[in-house]
Amino acid sequence: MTLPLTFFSAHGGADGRLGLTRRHFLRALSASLGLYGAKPLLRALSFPELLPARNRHGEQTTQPLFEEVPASKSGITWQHVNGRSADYYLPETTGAGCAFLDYDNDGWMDIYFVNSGKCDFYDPNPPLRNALYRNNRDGTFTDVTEKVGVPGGGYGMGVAVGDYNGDGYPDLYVTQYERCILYRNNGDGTFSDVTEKAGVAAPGWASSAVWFDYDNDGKLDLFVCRFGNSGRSENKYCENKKTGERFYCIPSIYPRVRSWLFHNNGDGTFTDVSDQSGIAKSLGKAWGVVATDINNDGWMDLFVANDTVENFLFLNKKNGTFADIGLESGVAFSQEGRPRSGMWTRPILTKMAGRIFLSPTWTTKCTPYTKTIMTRPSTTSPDRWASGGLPA
Ligand SMILES: [Ca+2]
Ligand SMILES: [Ca+2]
Ligand SMILES: [Ca+2]
Ligand SMILES: [Ca+2]
Repeated sequence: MTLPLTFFSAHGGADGRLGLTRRHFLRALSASLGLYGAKPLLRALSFPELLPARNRHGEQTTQPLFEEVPASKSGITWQHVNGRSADYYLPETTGAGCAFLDYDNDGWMDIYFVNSGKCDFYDPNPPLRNALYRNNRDGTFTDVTEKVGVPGGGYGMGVAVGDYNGDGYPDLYVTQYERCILYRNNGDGTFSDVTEKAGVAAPGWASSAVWFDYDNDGKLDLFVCRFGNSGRSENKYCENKKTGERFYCIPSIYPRVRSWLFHNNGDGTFTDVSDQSGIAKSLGKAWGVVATDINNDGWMDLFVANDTVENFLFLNKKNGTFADIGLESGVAFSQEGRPRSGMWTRPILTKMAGRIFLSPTWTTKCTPYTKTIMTRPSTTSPDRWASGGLPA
């Protein structure tokens, strides 16, 4: 089963350019924050085609903010394949991530797409691959995957972009089921797979990841979400007892697992500090993570959205360790005390001083919901928080 790819173009570029440069993207994002506030922004990011456009005075216009650009115009013909099988392996239920990045530093945003691929329960023929599209600066893109050397090669889940070696060129970390890939940007239009040397393969089922500098040494470290073990050997059989119809098992029947934290050694290698940092003590089923300084102390913290178990809020203790304060901060469970089905998350910073909105999104009974958790840092102690749910 293939999933069609939809690419949206924003109207109204100041210089008439089509496509998304980094400048346009950030400008559009900041404009959205300023004009619409956090609540409408969530809707805009989730369902952009439904959001009416507004002019610079905030007045609604009839022109939609986004329009779909067909593959015949954009040149983006790549399709995602989810690898659905009769054996109902859980990784098949997940779509894949993508990233906007300017890999060649020409000032124009390029796009990297992640696909499924060969693993212990899937062997597609012909083989599948990821895709990197270079922005041609005229509203079209060119697939440069093979030339650049970033095809992937496993059952892909997502991608995190960060300049881990500080050379000014963005690097790619591709999360996958079984084994992740670190692609180093060589700065000459090509990438190299340096996963083994770097020591960041993160075996297991990695869902997403974030680059961030947790020890403030100026080098990007890496947190990798791990969802669980549900490949060929661990796959379970779930069915409707009345009809006998098989379905994908609810993740709650699979055991919790630890995620990964890698420290950047500054020489192209990383050290697994999951245990010594305290991260590994929190067992979950992590789908999404954001790094943000929740208490404004200058040290990056982590919020991890888990599926069917409590969320984590890792407070940076400034000594290389983290403390999970999810429970006392009120973000671990729902207001009813139940674990959420966290799918992904993002931080939204508002003009309200000191407030950060963490927004895990989850599904219940196949109906999508978005909910915002508001946290207010205490002025007296970073360990004391107030929280409240704000339905979107
Ligand atoms: Ca570019
Ligand atoms: Ca780099
Ligand atoms: Ca660091
Ligand atoms: Ca902090």
